[in-house]
Amino acid sequence: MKLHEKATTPSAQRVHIFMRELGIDIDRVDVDIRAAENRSEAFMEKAPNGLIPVLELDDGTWICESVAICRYLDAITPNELALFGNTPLEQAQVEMWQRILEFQGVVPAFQAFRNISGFFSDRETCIKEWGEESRKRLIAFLPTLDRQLSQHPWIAGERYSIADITAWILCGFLSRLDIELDDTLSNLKRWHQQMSQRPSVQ
Ligand SMILES: N[C@@H](CCC(=O)N[C@@H](CS)C(=O)NCC(=O)O)C(=O)O
Repeated sequence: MKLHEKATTPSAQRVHIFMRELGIDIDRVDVDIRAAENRSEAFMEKAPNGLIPVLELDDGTWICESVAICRYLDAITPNELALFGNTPLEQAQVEMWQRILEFQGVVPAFQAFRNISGFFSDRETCIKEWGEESRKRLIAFLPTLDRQLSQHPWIAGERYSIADITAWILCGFLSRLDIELDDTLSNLKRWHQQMSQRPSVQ
């Protein structure tokens, strides 16, 4: 098995943290996303989203999307962590928070970063106003996380899960976008401090 990735990117880091939680590691292949290697015909033939990370299995199957990769790794690694939830209710709550985080947090964060910085202007039209609007939507979303964390220790409830890893990745965007975790977000700050102690995110 091999992970095609760019180690410094948020989506690759989501998989790295997940693997560290599981106590596993796999070979990695660096993809030059600056040079748009991920947009080449050969890459896109195997990875329909044209993005990293991608997990290549020994039989040649490629799995893209970081959460799909985590789900696969979780399923093939005997463990009791239940990072996707244990009971039917927990599983639904993890899925619910994952989707809330993705749609209301991670997507606006990516859009803000890409459109404001123009980082990928070689391959997409960057619209600064859309970047600024996405940044505002991300800021408006943070109190939702704070409220959840005022009632529960972890994002999806009482148990640490992949939703916490996703939220950690999301918080990684904040400084890049000049967004501060201020005192109105004290529960999010408490959670962030707690997360920063986990060996998997070091
Ligand atoms: N939803 C995807 C997002 C993947 C993604 O956006 N990857 C970025 C790096 S974090 C990428 O490949 N960017 C290169 C490009 O857009 O051409 C996942 O979770 O895997």
